[in-house]
Amino acid sequence: MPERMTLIASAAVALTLLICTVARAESINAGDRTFNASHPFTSEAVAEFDTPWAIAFLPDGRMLVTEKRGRVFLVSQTGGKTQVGNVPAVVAAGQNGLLDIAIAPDFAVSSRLYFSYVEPGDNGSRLVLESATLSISDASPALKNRTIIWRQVPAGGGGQPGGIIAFDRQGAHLFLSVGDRMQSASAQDPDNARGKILRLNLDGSTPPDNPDAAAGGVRGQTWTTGHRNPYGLTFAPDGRLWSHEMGPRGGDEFNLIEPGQNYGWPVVSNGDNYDGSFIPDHDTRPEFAAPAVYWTPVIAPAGLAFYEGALFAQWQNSALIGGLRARALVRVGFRSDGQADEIERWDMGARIRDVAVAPDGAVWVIEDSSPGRLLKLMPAD
Ligand SMILES: [Ca+2]
Repeated sequence: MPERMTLIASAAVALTLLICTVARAESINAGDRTFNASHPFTSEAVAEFDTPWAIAFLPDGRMLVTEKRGRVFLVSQTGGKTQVGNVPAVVAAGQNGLLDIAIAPDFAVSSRLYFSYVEPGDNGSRLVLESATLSISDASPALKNRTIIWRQVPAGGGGQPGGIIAFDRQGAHLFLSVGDRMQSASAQDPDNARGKILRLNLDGSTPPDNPDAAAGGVRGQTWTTGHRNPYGLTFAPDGRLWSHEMGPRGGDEFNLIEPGQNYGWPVVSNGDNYDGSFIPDHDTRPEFAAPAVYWTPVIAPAGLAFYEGALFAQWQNSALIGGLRARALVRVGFRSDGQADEIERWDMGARIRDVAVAPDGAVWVIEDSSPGRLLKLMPAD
């Protein structure tokens, strides 16, 4: 029976190789990392806002900044603020309110932008995604041609709305993170938008090549399942989509987002519930996609931007992440074998809500407070 033995041995080797290959994708806990001793950047406070939530750069270097309570400002590089008119009423309570804002891939010709917010409703509030054009030709900038292109189905839920908007690098599709709104079980319900990352056409319709497009409804729109509260979603320069999400007590995650995958919430988490009750860790259920990096204790990640600018050469292709709980700016990079890891963490002395890279390569962040400052980070000498 030597042939059979050889076959069995070969199969065992192949199986071992397969297991090693699968296991090679590590989950690294970066929760206990400490602040860097020094900052490689200077920080200049340029303007102040009432609980700012998101920054979006226009091609000319001006910014749109949202405030959670429902205002949008057009902001110059030197901090000049002009309120943008015709912004809808929002439910502003707890984590809900006016959320993300993003300019369309063809903004230079269309003046189109997208923004997310929580709208009031008789059957409970809903996360919505709206498109509009930005009129800035006169002294009173305003939103025009407003159209709600997506509404949370079903309505209802508490905080943890998600609401982050991203575009693929071809500018063909829009991605939207939807938090679980503190209804954790719904993150695993395929007919409930909560706890999903969606992929839509730019007009809100469903792309026919989504994983379950033919099913229609929420199932058709769904790109990935099983998220808790993603406040970061963006494409890396290499075209891969990354997201981060807040865990409960422990277990914040940095995830590679791949179509059709289930990221496990609330079945698994590397954290536990706030009341201390146990949640099985990711490694107990390999059918769920595990985070590349997780944080226990938490940093409470908010805002995500990949750096491709010229000013901070050492940050090329890194992810910059704000920390609410950590009161930090965190840089996640990639080792030579591709494994993501937290590389640096800087003490910002305030809860950091969003991070954005300006056309000239400067990094801008906003503080989650009222007043919350808009800070411009430039390389230190
Ligand atoms: Ca997870």
